[in-house]
Formats: sequence, structure tokens, C-alpha cells
Amino acid sequence: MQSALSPAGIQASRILDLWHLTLAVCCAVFAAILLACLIAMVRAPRANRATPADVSVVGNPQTRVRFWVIAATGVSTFLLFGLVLADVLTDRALSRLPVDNALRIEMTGYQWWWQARYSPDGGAPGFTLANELHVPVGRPVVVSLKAADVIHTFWVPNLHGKKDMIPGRDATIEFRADKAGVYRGQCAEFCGYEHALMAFSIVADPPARYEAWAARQRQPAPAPSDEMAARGREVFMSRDCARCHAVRGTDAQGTVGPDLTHVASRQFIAAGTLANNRGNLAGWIVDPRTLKPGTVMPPTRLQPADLQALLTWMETLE
Ligand code: HEC
Ligand SMILES: [Cu+2]
Repeated sequence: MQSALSPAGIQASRILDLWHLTLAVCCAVFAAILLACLIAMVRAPRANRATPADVSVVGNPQTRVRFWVIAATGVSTFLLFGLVLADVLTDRALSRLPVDNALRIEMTGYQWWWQARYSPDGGAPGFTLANELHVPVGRPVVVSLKAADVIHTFWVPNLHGKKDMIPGRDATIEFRADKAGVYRGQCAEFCGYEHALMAFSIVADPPARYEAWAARQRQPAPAPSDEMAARGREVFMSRDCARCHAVRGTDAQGTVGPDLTHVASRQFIAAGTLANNRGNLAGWIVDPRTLKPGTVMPPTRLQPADLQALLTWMETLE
């Protein structure tokens, strides 16, 4: 779900309140202006060939009109300042989310995917993943935002507004998910060819489920359980994959692409581009640039048996 109109957290609902207020004021002003136009049209004297236009008002001061113009200007100014005030108050409320005991995540935008590094939490070590974050319901989350190449924008409308990720300039965004669910996020700053295919999701889980998920993510990849998976791991290590990807628990330590230690636990691959299933994974590995033109990941030619083994191993990375 991706909608600013159905907030799942306190930040987004404050923004929605401001939006409702702005909408109501603007609609009322718009209706008042239409009404004034209508009255003016109905009351305007009609001219035709027999009755020439009445231009006697030109050059005469119109005190009654002057009153209405001043009153309308006053009301507009008052309403505009009211909206500014509401804006400032909302902004202040947004910055006052209590963040003691917050979950801390560092998120980096790459062309065109997201890396998330979870900080050590309550004595447990941190971990790294891509594109699909889980957070516990009811606990504040502080995300520090970075960009690896160009400007990206972090935006999960169900949870908060937008925040730019500017290379070399650190920023943070704080939110709290108050309702369990899956919230879609999207890069909101045009960042090149595949800007439109740079999505991610935030899964808000009840705390116990979140802890179980986090405990799994902290684990290194399991040792291959059978011959086929072992061969698949061999293919991964011997082809270029390990140069760009990390799989904890193996020799693969690349940092150019997403951490794949638990790639099979994700719903999507390639930043929301494809559902994560065996067929899409195969297509992606063999020819990523047809599916996502411009992506850094190169195509890889594999013997069918090697490809099947690689897929089998990757499916064990849950
Ligand atoms: C030159 C670096 C590079 C090489 C080599 C490379 N990849 Fe990638 N890979 C990437 C990048 C960058 C992405 C992110 C692409 C995107 O989403 O736009 C990616 C994405 C992926 C994904 C999707 C991950 C996710 O969670 O979205 C998988 C799976 C993957 N690569 C597997 C492989 C395999 C298997 C190989 C070897 C056959 C390989 N890659 C070789 C750079 C590389
Ligand atoms: Cu982007």
C-alpha cells in the first residue's frame, strides 16, 4: 500500500491533518470566489444597441467596492497566515517524536536500489540488507539517510513525508509505524534512467515477529544442504557475483550490489521491479539489463545446469 491518505503512523497522520485543513480552507476560498463572480455576473447591467454601456463609474471612487476589496484582502491574509501557523506547528510536532529506544537504520540510496544497515540493537549485532525493511510496530525508528551517487529521496507516504538523500550531506528521518502492514516506499527525486524502478517496502510487524525476523537476518547464510546447493554456491563464487555481492558466512564480500545473505526472504528483487520467484530470479541473473535497462549488474552466461544449481542455492538464502 502506498498512500498519504491512509496514515499508519503518527507522523503521517499529522501531515494528513494539515492536508485536510489546507484542503478545507482552499475549497472554502475557491467557493467564495466563484460565488462572488456569480453575483457580479448576475448584477452586471446588460448593454445592447439601444442602451449603450454605462461607463459613469469610471473615474468615480467606489467606496462600497473598496470596502469589499479591503475586507477580502484582509480575510485572505488572515487565512494564509493561519495556514503558515498550522504548517509551523505541524513541523514542530513532527520533530518532537520521542526517539528514546529507537531502532536505528542507515539507509543508502544507490542507482537504483536501497541498502539498509541495521545498527546493533540491545546487545545484538547489526546486519545489512536491501530494499525490504522490517520495523516493529509502536517503536520509533530513526533512519539516517545517505546517497552513494546522486540525489535520491526517501518517501514512504503511509509513514512520513519526503526527505532528500544528498551525497555528502547526512540527514535523518524519524517515524513510528502504529499499524502492522506493508508500506511501499519510492524514490521521489529523479535520479536517472531507472528512477521509476527504485521502490522499497517497509514491513511493520508486531514486536515479537519483528524480533524473530531480525534474529534470522543476523544469521549468516546456512551451509549448502545438498550437492546441488553446494554446486550453486560454487558457481556464485567462481563467476563474478562475489565481486559485487556479499553473502555473510561465505567468501563473498562485494559491496557494489545488494547483500544477498537473505535474498530469498524478500518479496521482490531489484528494488520492487520483479516478484521474487525462481523464474524471475533466473531471468534477472542471466539478463538484468533487459528487465531493468541501465542497471549496473551485468548479464551472465551460465550453462543451464549451473544456473539451476545457482538458483537452488539462492533459494536457501532465507
Ligand atoms: C558489477 C557488479 C555485479 C555483478 C558482477 C553481479 N551483480 Fe547482482 N546486482 C548488482 C547490483 C548493482 C544490483 C542492484 C540492481 C538494481 O536493483 O537496480 C544487483 C542485484 C542483484 C539481485 C537482486 C537483489 C535484490 O534483493 O534486489 C540478485 C539476486 C543478484 N544481483 C544476483 C547476482 C548473481 C547471482 C550474480 C552472478 C551471476 C550477480 N548478481 C552479479 C551488481 C552486480
Ligand atoms: Cu533514486
